[in-house]
Amino acid sequence: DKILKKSIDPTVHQMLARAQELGLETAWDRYEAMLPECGFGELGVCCRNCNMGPCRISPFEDAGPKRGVCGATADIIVARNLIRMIAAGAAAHSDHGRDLAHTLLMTAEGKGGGYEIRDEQKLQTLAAEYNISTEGRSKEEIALDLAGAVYAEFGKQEGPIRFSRRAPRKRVDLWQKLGIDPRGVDREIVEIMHRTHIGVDNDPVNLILQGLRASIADGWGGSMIATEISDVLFGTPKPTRSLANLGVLKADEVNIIVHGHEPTLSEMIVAASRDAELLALAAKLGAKGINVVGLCCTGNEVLMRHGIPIAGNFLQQELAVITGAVEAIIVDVQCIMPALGNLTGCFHTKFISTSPKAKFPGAIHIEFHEDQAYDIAKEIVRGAVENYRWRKPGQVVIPDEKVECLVGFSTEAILAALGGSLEPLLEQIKSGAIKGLAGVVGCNNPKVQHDFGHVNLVKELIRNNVLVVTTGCNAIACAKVGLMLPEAAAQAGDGLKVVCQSLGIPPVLHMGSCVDISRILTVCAAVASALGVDISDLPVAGAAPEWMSEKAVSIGSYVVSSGIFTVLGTVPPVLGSTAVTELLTTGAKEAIGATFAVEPDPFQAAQLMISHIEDKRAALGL
Ligand code: BF8
Repeated sequence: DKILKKSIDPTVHQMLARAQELGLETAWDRYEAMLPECGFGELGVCCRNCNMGPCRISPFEDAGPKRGVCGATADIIVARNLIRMIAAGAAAHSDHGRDLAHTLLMTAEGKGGGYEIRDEQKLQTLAAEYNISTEGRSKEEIALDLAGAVYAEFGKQEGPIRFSRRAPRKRVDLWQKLGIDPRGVDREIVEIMHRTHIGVDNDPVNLILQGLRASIADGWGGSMIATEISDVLFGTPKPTRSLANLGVLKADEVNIIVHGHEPTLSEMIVAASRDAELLALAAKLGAKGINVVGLCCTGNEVLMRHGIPIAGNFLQQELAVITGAVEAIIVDVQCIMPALGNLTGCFHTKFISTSPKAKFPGAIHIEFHEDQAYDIAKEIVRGAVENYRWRKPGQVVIPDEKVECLVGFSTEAILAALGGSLEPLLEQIKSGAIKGLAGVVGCNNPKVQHDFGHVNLVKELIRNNVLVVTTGCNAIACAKVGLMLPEAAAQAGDGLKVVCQSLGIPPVLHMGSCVDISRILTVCAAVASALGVDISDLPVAGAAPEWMSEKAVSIGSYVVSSGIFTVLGTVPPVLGSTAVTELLTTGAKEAIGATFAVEPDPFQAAQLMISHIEDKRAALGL
């Protein structure tokens, strides 16, 4: 019963029972051991920004300190802490984008150890956006200039970043008016760190505005660069069928999990797993093949582009190892639990770290370098194959569940499904068959029942004729329950059902990894510009029902800054300041045309989003 409350996913129930049987701990156990979590931290009123502290502000009206040693109030401390979260999240996404720019550069220079430019069409489009000439030039020449141009965006000291101009004119004007039209993301992040240093910016509103500015540089900069350059290098996703959940692991094959975020690594592991020599080695060791599966957002990347099955979302990473069927879990950066070191030590599983930026206790470090990408990937896969002989078949427990899904809905793929233009979608929105669009995204969090918020929020939205686009761990949750099949249209309201059936698409469209939320921005911007309105005028809403990472804080901030009302399912650490809480949940409306709401109940959250969408429809005269 206790286990049932932890997740709605039967594979989680089965594997948590297995963990108990083996005496192994998971994130859920560590979460319980942590309770009660620190109240000061939860409220955001703990400050460690200098060594006169740590200070914490008492939440009680008549007792305890109301100011830190420097005199900072709860409002200042909460605002500073929040924007430092944005800085970290924006840094993570954008450094991922930078790595992709680096890979493009190496590839253009002929030094990419196995990479090539797969989407020339997108290369041409981006080149045009950057005013790079393409006439009579090779794709490598164009890519060289493009890599230089996007590289320069990160450190841009003055003036706007290019992709931010994809936003409708009205939005850009608003950003300029508020002084939050961002420069390069590196500069905005540094400025957050500067302003939150002891004795610099002590105005909560001014601090939050800088947080928004950095987040916009992430969403319309670092993340968008990550998405676009990934498409150039690895191909823009197209509708592809695959499978989701732990049942994608195979009892008779070498199982390799790619986990983390950057497709530079996962793409090469997938390629190496098809190497004839390694397949022969696997056969020699008695395995029927090499089965690469994904976890988290790098899993989404190879799912979207190659139909590589996805084993699960964030909270399933330990459970995948506990199956005893994994020869190697290969990681790069972000959302990788350091707990994997101890855990893999209890099995034959090799835990392989590859990024110089991310080392883990108990991991074998095999550093990945783009110039020898294929060769290194091949050696990593070889190690995994050789490890098959140490698998203990008696210890293997693989859940049966694996569910079919149709994924790969990049902006381009959505346009193609619509017959080449957004017009049919706009018509359906105008007619009311589709009430509006919701972006539901984000992580898992053991504070709430795993996948419960994700799945129920999405189901409630489609039942009310709201088309859902999704990324990240929400997308994986939806795939696991069959919401990403065209047949799921049966669960949609009458209007949406007919639209999905006539187009042959699911009512929940997988748009990719977390950096691909930039695809959602691009779609919203295109729709708003087509209608001659701002994004904040559209019948659109966002949600992150089970978010936990700092990246999610940056995402929520740029989504709201782009004019999209956003509902959070877990509470951000801001409640210690009434001023900041009010600014984010009400004050932002006037300033930026959108707000945050916090609603842990997914059914209530859906109602908030639907009534927002209805208000926007009414205002547009629909
Ligand atoms: O990159 S993998 S837990 S942070 S949602 Fe959240 Fe999932 Fe992480 Fe976004 Ni993607």
